[in-house]
Amino acid sequence: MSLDSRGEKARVFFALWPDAANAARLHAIAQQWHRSLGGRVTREDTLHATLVFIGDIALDRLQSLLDLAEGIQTPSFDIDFDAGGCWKHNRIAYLGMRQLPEALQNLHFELAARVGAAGFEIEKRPFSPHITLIRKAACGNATTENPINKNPAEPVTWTVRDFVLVKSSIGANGSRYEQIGRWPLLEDKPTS
Ligand code: 2AM
Repeated sequence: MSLDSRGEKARVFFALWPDAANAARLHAIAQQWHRSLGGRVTREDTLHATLVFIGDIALDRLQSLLDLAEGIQTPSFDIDFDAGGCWKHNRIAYLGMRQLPEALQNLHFELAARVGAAGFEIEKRPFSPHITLIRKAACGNATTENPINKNPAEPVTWTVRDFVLVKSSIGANGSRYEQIGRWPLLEDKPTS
């Protein structure tokens, strides 16, 4: 696993990453919403849900994040992104979930506890898993006619079998995300 040692700091976070088919479905929803919400649609290859946000850290501390993720014993679980929304305060249109699966909550808490125990400052805001579909969205245009408010939204469902550590950097074309670690969850059911 190679880590960039040229810069001094990196912005990092643990995340769930959709497979290609689900990324395509999410992107299609984003494009549909974009017609009424405008803004900037998230690139298909960067769609994700943040599990634990860490933020800017010194590069020499990356290894401890890679180490602490080893040995997480959460079983794989199904996830339903079934609730659209648009936050006016940061103009993010997102797909979230009406029900937080217990396994996802456990995975978040386990990871956050390890991150905190390793001496990193962790995000104090309540865990609110979501996939950002559009930034700079005109949330005021999300009327009842808009698919964003259909309840339930067309769910995007997948079996979470792993999680990743992502390093982000700002480039000319927006954020660039690099997966620097991937860890499998425990398989307790046959693959579908
Ligand atoms: P967002 O999509 O809602 O902005 C990379 O920036 C990832 O980390 C994104 O998923 C982003 O969420 C999330 N993120 C950025 N700052 C954060 C913070 N302070 N707390 C939690 N998540 C954050």
